[in-house]
Amino acid sequence: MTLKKVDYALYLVTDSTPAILGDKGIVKVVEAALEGGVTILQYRDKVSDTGALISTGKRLHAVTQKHGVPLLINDRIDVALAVGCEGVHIGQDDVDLPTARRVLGPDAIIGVTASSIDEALTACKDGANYLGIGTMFATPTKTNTKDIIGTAGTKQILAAMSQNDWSRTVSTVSIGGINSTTIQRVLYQSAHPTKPLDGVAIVSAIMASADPRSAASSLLSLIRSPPPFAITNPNKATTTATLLAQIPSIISAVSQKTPLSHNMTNLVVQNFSANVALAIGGSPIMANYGAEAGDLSHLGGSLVINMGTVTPDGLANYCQALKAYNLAGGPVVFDPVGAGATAVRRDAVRVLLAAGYLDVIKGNEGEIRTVFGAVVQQRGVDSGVSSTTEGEKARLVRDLAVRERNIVLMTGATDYISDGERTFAVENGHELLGRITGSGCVLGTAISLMLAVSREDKLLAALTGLLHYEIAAEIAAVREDVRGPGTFVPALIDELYNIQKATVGGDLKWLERAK
Ligand code: 3NM
Ligand code: MG
Repeated sequence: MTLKKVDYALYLVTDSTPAILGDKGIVKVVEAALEGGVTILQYRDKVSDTGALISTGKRLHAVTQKHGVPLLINDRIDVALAVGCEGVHIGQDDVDLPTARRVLGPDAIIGVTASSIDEALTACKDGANYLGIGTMFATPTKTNTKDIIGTAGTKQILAAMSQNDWSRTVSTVSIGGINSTTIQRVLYQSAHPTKPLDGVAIVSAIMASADPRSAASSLLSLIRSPPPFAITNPNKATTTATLLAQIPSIISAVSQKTPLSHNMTNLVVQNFSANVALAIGGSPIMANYGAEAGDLSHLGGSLVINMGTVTPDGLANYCQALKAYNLAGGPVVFDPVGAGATAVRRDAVRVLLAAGYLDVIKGNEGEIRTVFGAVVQQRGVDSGVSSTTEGEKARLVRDLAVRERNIVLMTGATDYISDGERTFAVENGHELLGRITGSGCVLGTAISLMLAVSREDKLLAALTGLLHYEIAAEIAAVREDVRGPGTFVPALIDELYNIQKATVGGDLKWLERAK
């Protein structure tokens, strides 16, 4: 059979265990999945005897040939030879790649599992056609995996492949826990600018489905369409002046559209957050029950996840809501409050980073450092993690934004904000913000409203929320009636409101204070 250029987009890996295949026939399931659009198949069967492997392999090969799709066998070169199929997939503990190549010849497709940069580069040098990079997310389908590397670890491997000139000769798929809710984020967040993933490998999301054909076809259409959170403006402003010039229109849009800010926030700041949302023209809802997020995510607003008083139930609720907003396409602001303080919070950060796409991560220096350190860092501890100088803070914020492919805002005397390409330092704000509770938390709410009306340039939206808030604080702090933190709080709410009113009325004097 002559094959077209191998298309790795939707790579189905079979499983014959009752937990996944149930009592369905493997050939029937595969046939349906191929009709749904699977582009390459791996027969992975850890239980059957050699004779059964060969006979099932032959039946599968007949089906894949009909569809012009390659069939690979997991682990077993002998079975691949007996079946006469297109290749094998080998793990790190299986036959070595040079041996497999010698036996199967130069035209065979040989893929190798890689969990680290070393494993990946070795397989590339040894002539792998593609790498199965994983484990993306923890998965019940294979529990003896080595490392959960997430999108961050995957991107590091892709970057190393690119730097070593393997971009065009060796293909890549990601594997582990990929399904319809994670697939777009995996492709989007893992992508290195010069080496995106070529596809995703999937077991249970197709093999365990009652309708493998439609499971495959909807996965394929998710692969082929950009995720809702990927909306980007090709003409993003790059200078301070051009960014500032767009801020009034965003503030005005909030007052016109009164977007929803759905806050899953801590007990301390709920009232304050709601008042801030109202003052800048938004519509707040405090809803910590994840089951409500399905409905709320369709109202055109955004979600704030603030883990200031996290509990096990709370974390499950955050994850449920995060998935709902990702699915509906609504923006999400994550505030990892006290992230480094306890093991529970560090773990919650890890869980949330794996659970969905976070458009904006906002926190103080310690929190941002913790978020940066919360996932596998393949090249050891990055310099950013021990940041002390201003330059290092800016670099940490940028590196995290690159890794997560989102917006990162680190608040402090100087704030740093980055989308990975543009990084700005902001000097606004007032010392009194550090003397009241929840001043950082409510900033998350302010930013969520700007994002709800302006997602074309998320950095601009976050910057708008930041400047609106910090300049309101500056104006409030020097008011005659403000004599300390207590009187500062209502004055801050007043000035948030006054800036919104002034901006809608065309008075932009306040914005001249931006620095
Ligand atoms: N290999 P599901 S994870 C076969 O990390 C396999 O190398 C993995 O199954 C690796 O799509 C995995 O059901 C199972 O999560 C993936
Ligand atoms: Mg193996």
